[in-house]
Amino acid sequence: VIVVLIVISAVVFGLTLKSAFESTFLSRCEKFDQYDCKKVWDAFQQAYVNKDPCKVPVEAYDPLIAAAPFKPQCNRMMFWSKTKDVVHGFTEKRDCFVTLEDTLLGSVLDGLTWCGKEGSKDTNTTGCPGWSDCENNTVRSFWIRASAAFADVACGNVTAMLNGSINTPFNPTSIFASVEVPRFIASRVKNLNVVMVIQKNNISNCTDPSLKNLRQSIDTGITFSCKDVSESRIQECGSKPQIACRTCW
Ligand code: AVW
Repeated sequence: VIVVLIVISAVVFGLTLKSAFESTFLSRCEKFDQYDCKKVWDAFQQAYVNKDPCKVPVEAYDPLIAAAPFKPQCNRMMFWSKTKDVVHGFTEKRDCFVTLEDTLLGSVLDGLTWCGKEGSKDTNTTGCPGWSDCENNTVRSFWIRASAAFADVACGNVTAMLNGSINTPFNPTSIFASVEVPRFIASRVKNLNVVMVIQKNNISNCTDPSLKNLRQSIDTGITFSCKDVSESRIQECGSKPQIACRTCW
């Protein structure tokens, strides 16, 4: 009898025990009101569970996006490329802009690795393919799908922070260039304002030839501007709430 009870409780325990990954997902999700996090978790899981982690196409996340849609936040949407730390250092201190990582799906999955396995209903957090190991990998497909959905709702004045300390601030292979910019449409987006982050040893700025490509690739009717802004000015604006958002740079 005792053995049977142990087996039964072990099975029940095994079925109800949440993985650390699921707990992180749900606790991050619950910081957002208006969403049913259990539903979001189920929609998330169906994208990759029981699949080869290299065979998860971008579309596998369509039901997840439908379960937790992005809301347009006109004039406040911030995109970025190779400036993750400076952008989030700023957005976490001041409520001036919203990045993908400030939204429910972006914040829940930021910094996480996950994948499934054929024949298993588990979510693994180790042994998953790296970003460029295979085209349709579980994590990369999510970020492409989420970035596309976030760019689809962009409206009004859109801001993008690019990195003046690299050779090609607007890199055609980046998610910003290949997924987000092509989805900015003139009927929704008025201006694209680039903030070029300038550090002391910068090697490029707003005059960089790659920005000409950006100017040329945006939808006709969207106006373009670029401003060189020192990293210290961005940090200053982050730490001084008395500086109005629109006068940060
Ligand atoms: P990024 P994006 N290996 O700074 O324009 C592992 O290059 O592409 O900017 N992770 C990677 C790799 C890689 N080779 N490349 C990219 N990543 C991941 C979403 C990594 O997490 C927002 F809305 C890195 O921090 C931005 O506007 C992140 O992708 C836009 O896409 C960004 O790479 C930034 O994408």
